This record gives sequence, structure tokens and C-alpha cells, in this order.
Amino acid sequence: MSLLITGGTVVAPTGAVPADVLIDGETIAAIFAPGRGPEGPDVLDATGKYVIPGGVDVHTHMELPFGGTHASDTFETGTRAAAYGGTTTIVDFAVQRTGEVVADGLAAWHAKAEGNCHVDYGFHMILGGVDDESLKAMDQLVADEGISSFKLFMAYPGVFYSDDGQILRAMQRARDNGAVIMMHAENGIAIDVLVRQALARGETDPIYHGLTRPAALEAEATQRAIQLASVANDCPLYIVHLSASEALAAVAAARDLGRNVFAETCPQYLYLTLEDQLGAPGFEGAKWVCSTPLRSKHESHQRDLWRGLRSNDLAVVSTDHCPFCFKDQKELGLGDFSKIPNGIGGVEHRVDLLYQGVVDGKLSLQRWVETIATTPARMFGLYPRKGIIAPGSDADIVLYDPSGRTRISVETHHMNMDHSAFEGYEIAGKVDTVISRGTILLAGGAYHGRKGHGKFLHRGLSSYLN
Ligand code: DUC
Ligand code: ZN
Ligand code: ZN
Repeated sequence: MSLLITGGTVVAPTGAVPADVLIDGETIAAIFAPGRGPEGPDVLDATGKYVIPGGVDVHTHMELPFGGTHASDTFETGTRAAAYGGTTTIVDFAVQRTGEVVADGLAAWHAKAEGNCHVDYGFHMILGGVDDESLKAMDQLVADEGISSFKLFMAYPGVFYSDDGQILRAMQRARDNGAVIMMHAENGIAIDVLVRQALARGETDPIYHGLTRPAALEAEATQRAIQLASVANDCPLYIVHLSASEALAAVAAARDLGRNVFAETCPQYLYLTLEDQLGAPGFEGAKWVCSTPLRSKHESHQRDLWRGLRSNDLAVVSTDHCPFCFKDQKELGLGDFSKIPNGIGGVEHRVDLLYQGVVDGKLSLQRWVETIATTPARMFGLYPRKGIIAPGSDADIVLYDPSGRTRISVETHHMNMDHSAFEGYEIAGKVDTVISRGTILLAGGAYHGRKGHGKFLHRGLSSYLN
């Protein structure tokens, strides 16, 4: 089936131009000057709308077993929420738990996702143990399984933690097989000392989650990861969920030297703060317990993160979508902040929240599209299939209405959460129509998607490296 999108403004990292887009089957067939497209296909009128590539969220955790419970979105509910919010590709994290065989962890993730997704999906692999066997498995995943990125943790001793020697070995392997190392950069050994000391003083409220994970320990780990990647002959390094100015400075310095060092941030760090959310009265702040934590509004973090997005020291905005309900899940940490499951759900709102940055003059239209779709696709081996409106690319397209409005609320969201981290936020724009591989998932407020439409994406190597 052919579909011609007419009258809209196509936005790419290189600019915004009025153009008509012809879809043939699952892919984009051609782009025409306005009014020059063929007669015959069905027409979708995009007058007054931005025509952007479907969002690519490269950091989600559907059904993740974590903190004594499971992330509350399944692949079905989470990818449906993603579709509602204009995200047509996710890359989730398959998990090798410590002591487990990598292939078994991967098989478990395929079993959770297959046949259940509303949008296309790929996997990174979390390595919970670096040893000879898992290093060999890295090569096999890159060569045969379409998995070209591996996440390591400098935090969570006894859970996902890798020591510096393990990190170096995995980086050396990645340097050889072409993979990207993704790093949770927080000094978990030092954090655990601060957590124990806080609890011993009776400091049990959610805000102490943030106060025991100071920016200095994010910066120290970020710097250490950058140095270890340097020792591993400039292994490509991607810092996940960066939240602190000091960590950003370390990334910027490495990038100034031409290093293959990259970072993402997430909407929660751009909008929410330690005082206003994590420090909410009573146990309310538990809703915003995530790691890295929300930072102080009295410091420069948010200003610097927005600036980092403009300068490309921050290349990507992902969500780190890791939802937990307040009732029975966040409540596991009543009386002990260290038992609150870490995570915020936001897969539905990333495209909108970053568009608000455009409205507020903090980001250009082009950088909006680049950080939410094009660069994540390039970074993680999905480009040009995803992340761009171009002939031959998958017809993953969002019509975005700059004259619409979006009010974020638990009453209206589609994520499986009993609260919203962004409750009451108003966006001066709206996801109008969502198309995934030529299939209309959302139009005129009506949802037409279905589970099973989303397919596994066999990713290649990053095309974003120096
Ligand atoms: N790190 C993540 O990337 N996601 C959830 C929790 C965490 O610490
Ligand atoms: Zn992490
Ligand atoms: Zn995460």
C-alpha cells in the first residue's frame, strides 16, 4: 500500500524543509517538493505539522527484575505507551545476571519480547559478570545476534558491579569486536559506605537516596571509565543517564581530545530536581528515586545539560524507562530509602518533553530530532534504517503538531504505572500521528497498533564513531 504525506515540514538534523513523503509498503519510497508527488496513493494531510522520524529510545527496561521486584511495564504495555508518545523503536537491556550464561539471559529477553511488542525493538546486553566465557559471548553476540553494545556497572556492588579489571577486559574485547561499552558511572563502593552511614544516623527518607550519591562520585566514575577506555585503545564508551555537571565536564574534555566518548541524558534530569521531587514531603519522593539521582536545583546541572545537548557533548536523550508503581513497589523502601526500587517511567513522554525544550528556546528543531531519533540510531547500528526520513529507510514517521497541547498525567498516560513522574506538565505541542514501517499506529486520537507488530532489530556496529 502507498501513502503520500503532504503539506508538512520534514525535519532532519540538517534542516527543516517543506516536503511530501511517499511511503510504499514498509519503507519510504521518495521525497518530493510540495505538491510534486504522484497521484494515486492515499493522502495523509500534514499541513501545519512537523514530519519527523519516529523516536528511537535506546534505554528502556521492560519487565526488568530489579530491587526485589519487576519493572511494571511489560514489553506489550511499554511499547504501546512508546507508540502513543511517538517512539517507534526501543533498545532494551537484556540481562546476564551474575553467574548466569550470557546466551541464557539473552534467550530470556527474546522470550519476553517476541510477539508482544507494538514497535520495533533491539537489545543491548548487560554483563553481570566479566570472565573468559562472557568475553567470548560478546564476540558471538556482535557477530551473530545483532547485539553490538554492552552495559557495565560501576555501581551496585554484589548485584551488577564490575571492578576496574573486569571493565578493562570488556573494553579491550569491545575494541577488538567493534562493540560500544555503555557505562553506569557511579562509584558504587563509596556510595554503599555513604548509604550505610546515612541509615545508621536514621536518615531513611527518599531524599537521602540523592544525598548519598553525590555528583562527585558520578564524576569520579565517569572520569575513571574514560581513562580505562583510553587504556583499551580508545574503546568506544557511552555514558548512560548522565545527570551531573561535573560528569559532563569529564565527557566534554575527552571529546575535545577527539576521543570516542559519548553520553546520554534523560528528561528527568532536564526537568526534575533533588529538592522539588526527591525531597517531596513524607515518602512521596520515592516516585523519583532513580540512579543516577536527580540533582540539586541550586547547582548548575540542568543549565549545563541543556547546553551539552546543544554542543553535542550530550549526543542522545533516552528515558531509562524503568517504571515501578508507588503501591507495593516503591513502598518496599518505606523506612529505608536503599530498598526503594530505582527507576522512573517515561518512555511515553520523551518526544514531547524535548519538544518543550524547542518551545523554550533551549534546543533547535534540528537538534530535537537529532537527539531523540537520528543520533541514537547512528550510535547503536540502526541507521539509516531508523532515525531519518530518507528513501529506503523504514517508514517510521511521526506527525507532530506544534499547535497542539499535551498534558501529562497518570489519568491519561498508557504506561503501567500508578503515578506519573511528570504529573501536570504541559507541553506546547502534541504527537498527532504515528506510523511504524508504513502501518498507522495512532491517528486522530485513535490507536490502531497491535502487539506483535514490533519486530526484533538485528543491529549492526555503531556508525557514529570517529
Ligand atoms: N540504571 C539504569 O540504567 N536503569 C535503572 C537503574 C539503574 O541504576
Ligand atoms: Zn544504570
Ligand atoms: Zn537503565
